[in-house]
Amino acid sequence: MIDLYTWPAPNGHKIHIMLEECGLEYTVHAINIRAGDQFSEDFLKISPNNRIPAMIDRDGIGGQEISVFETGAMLIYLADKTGKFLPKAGVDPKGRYDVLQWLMWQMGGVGPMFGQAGHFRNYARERESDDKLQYGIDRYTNEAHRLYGVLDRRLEGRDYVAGDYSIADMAIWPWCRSPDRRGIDHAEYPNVLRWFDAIDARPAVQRAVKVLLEESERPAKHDEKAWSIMFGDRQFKRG
Ligand SMILES: N[C@@H](CCC(=O)N[C@@H](CS)C(=O)NCC(=O)O)C(=O)O
Repeated sequence: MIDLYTWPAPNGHKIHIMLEECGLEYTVHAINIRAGDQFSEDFLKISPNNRIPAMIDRDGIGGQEISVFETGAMLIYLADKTGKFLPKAGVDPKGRYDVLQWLMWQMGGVGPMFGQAGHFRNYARERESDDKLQYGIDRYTNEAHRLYGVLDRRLEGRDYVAGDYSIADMAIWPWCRSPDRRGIDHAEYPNVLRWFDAIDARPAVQRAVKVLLEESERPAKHDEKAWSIMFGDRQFKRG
């Protein structure tokens, strides 16, 4: 059994999708990131970077309990555990590293850049004027467009990012939801749109995006406490 510590945000959804696609049993533990649960002592023991998601596999590979944080590592772990959605090095090394390079592209590029584009275009505007924010808005929106261009070219003539449907698609897809929040119109990226819709239609993906959905209904703006937790003093307190 897997204990999953998560919240319905793009990084959480990557793992919800993989667990649902693999048909693995898992227990969901809500880590409400607006309420500050990511800083609790117990959570920090398995996720020292104070970010969701993280998991403990009670029946880990090799028969030992194992805990994993960072979604790239978690996806590779679950693929190795199940033998699904990532070719094995001994069977198809080229295919494996094709998937892994696109997974790393997501981890190092799409996640951080789309996250910042979303932050400057939405949350930061709750507090600051556009005069002050314009450089950040432009920089990260441009970077989001650049990455969409890379993805659109990659998907030309392909159904999935790297070979068959894989953990690379599962990592990228949740970050392509709500494109308007990052200043993106999917109509400009027809290959991405086709790929996005095909994955969106998968029953496992539909189940995955509903994980904790009801608990996470949130007001349009952060109140003082939620702001401090997510972007303010609490986030940067040392020790
Ligand atoms: N690189 C990390 C990123 C995880 C991450 O940023 N998670 C966000 C939610 S999508 C989070 O926990 N935010 C809480 C916070 O900012 O305090 C991963 O892939 O696991």
